[in-house]
Amino acid sequence: MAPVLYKIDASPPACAVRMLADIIGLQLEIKDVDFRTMEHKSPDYLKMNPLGVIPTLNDNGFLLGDSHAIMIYLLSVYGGNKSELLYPSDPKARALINQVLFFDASILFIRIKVVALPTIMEGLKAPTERHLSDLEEAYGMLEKFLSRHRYVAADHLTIADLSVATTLFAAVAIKEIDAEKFPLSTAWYKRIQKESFYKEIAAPGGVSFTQAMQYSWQKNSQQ
Ligand SMILES: N[C@@H](CCC(=O)N[C@@H](CS)C(=O)NCC(=O)O)C(=O)O
Repeated sequence: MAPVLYKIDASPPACAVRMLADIIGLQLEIKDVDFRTMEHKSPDYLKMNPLGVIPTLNDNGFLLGDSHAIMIYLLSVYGGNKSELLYPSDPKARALINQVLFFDASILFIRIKVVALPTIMEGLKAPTERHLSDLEEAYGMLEKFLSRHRYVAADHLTIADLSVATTLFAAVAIKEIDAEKFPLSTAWYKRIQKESFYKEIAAPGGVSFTQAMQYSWQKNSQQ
């Protein structure tokens, strides 16, 4: 049976996993989680993913959370000849990819999450100056990674690009990337946006995320 992925459209990490599945030609069974009713915090969901976050993978009873861990797992089991390019086995090449995956998980994504959840759940009216400067700082880090390679962790596409590009669709809904300050990031993001997997999966996710944020900022400002 096809592995099951629990997702919402607007989730950057869920989009990263879906793009990877598309690239390696893996059919996933998709299950939408009802974020508004907090299904991701329900006892049944928490049994699958103790963190209560999206996405979660269920591969015939094997349960896994965290998009980065899920992508690495899916590649190792189903990646075939695409694995070596997307997540090379060479220790140094792989370590550079891991470095950017951890940057995505621990810095870039967190800097959008501290704005997105309070906006959608807790009535935040707008990002603070600190939120914006923290994002700007993270864009500076990304720019430095891109000064070393053509893609974020190598001279070709890897899973790190999938993670960062999807997190970026959420980040730019909060703070645009200034093309003059961050020319390498701007050029790289444009290049990724031209890929069919991005157009089909991440672009609609980005629209949903942006709409949810703008709607919430407007509604919260009227209260
Ligand atoms: N590092 C995790 C982040 C997962 C995450 O925080 N997902 C968000 C949706 S995009 C979520 O479920 N947030 C709900 C919460 O944190 O309560 C990953 O890459 O999968």
